[in-house]
Amino acid sequence: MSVRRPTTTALRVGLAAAVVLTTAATGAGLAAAGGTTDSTGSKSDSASENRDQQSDTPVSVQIVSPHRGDNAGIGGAAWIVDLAVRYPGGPAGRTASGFSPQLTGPALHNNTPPFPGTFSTGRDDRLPGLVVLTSTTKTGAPFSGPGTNLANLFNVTGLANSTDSVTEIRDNWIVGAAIAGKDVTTVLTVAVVADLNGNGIYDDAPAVVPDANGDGRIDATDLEALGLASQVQTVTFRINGGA
Ligand SMILES: [Ca+2]
Ligand SMILES: [Ca+2]
Ligand SMILES: [Ca+2]
Repeated sequence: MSVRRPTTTALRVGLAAAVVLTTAATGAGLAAAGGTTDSTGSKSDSASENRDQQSDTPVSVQIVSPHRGDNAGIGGAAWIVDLAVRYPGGPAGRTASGFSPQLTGPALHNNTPPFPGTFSTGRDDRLPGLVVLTSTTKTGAPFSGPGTNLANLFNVTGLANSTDSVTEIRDNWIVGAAIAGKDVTTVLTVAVVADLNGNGIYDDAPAVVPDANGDGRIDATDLEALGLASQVQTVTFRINGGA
C-alpha cells in the first residue's frame, strides 16, 4: 500500500499529542516507558473490556491470548497469540505504525493475495516494529533460541480501529509447529521497538534480540536495552504437549 510519510516534526507533534491525551484520560499512565506488565490472567478480561487501556508510552501492546496459566495448543502447536497493538491516531499515527494488512503463512499461504505478507522468523514486513519472543524458542536454523523475533510468523494483521486518537492493530498467529517446545512452561514477551533510525516509522525491530546484559536469558531487560516505543508485556503459560 502507499502511505504518505509525515515530516519528522509532524510525527513528533503527533506522538507528543498522543502522550498528552492518554495521560489526561487516565490521570496516571499504567506503565512507565520500558516498564513490564504481566497479564492479569483473569478469564473475564476481553478485548472489548480492555479497549480503553491506555499507556503513557506512545505505543501500547496487549496480549489478548494466551492468558497467564493457560494450557494452550495441541502437541506443542496450534496455540494462538492474539495481540492488540495501539499506536497514535490520525494519518500520521497510522503511517508511523508501519502497518499494512496481511494474511500469510507457510508454503502456499506465503506472500499471496489478497493481503500478501512474508512468513519467516525475524521482523514482520507488515508490522515492522514488533518484537515477539518466547523463553523456550528452539535453536537451529532459522531459529536462534529465545532471542528469535517471531513477529514475521504472524498470520493475520488488520486494522481494528482508526480514529484521531488511536490506530489499533490486531495481530494473530496460530503456531504451526512445536517451535517453543511442548509440555513446557514458557514466557511470551511482546514490545514495539522505538524509531531507532529516525525515519518517523516504527520499523526497527531486530531479527534476533541479543543478550545485552549477558545474564544468559533474553527478557524485558534486553528488550529495553534496544530502545522501546511501548511497555513490555509478558504472559507465562503452558504449551500443551498432548492431544
Ligand atoms: Ca509478515
Ligand atoms: Ca524507524
Ligand atoms: Ca539478558
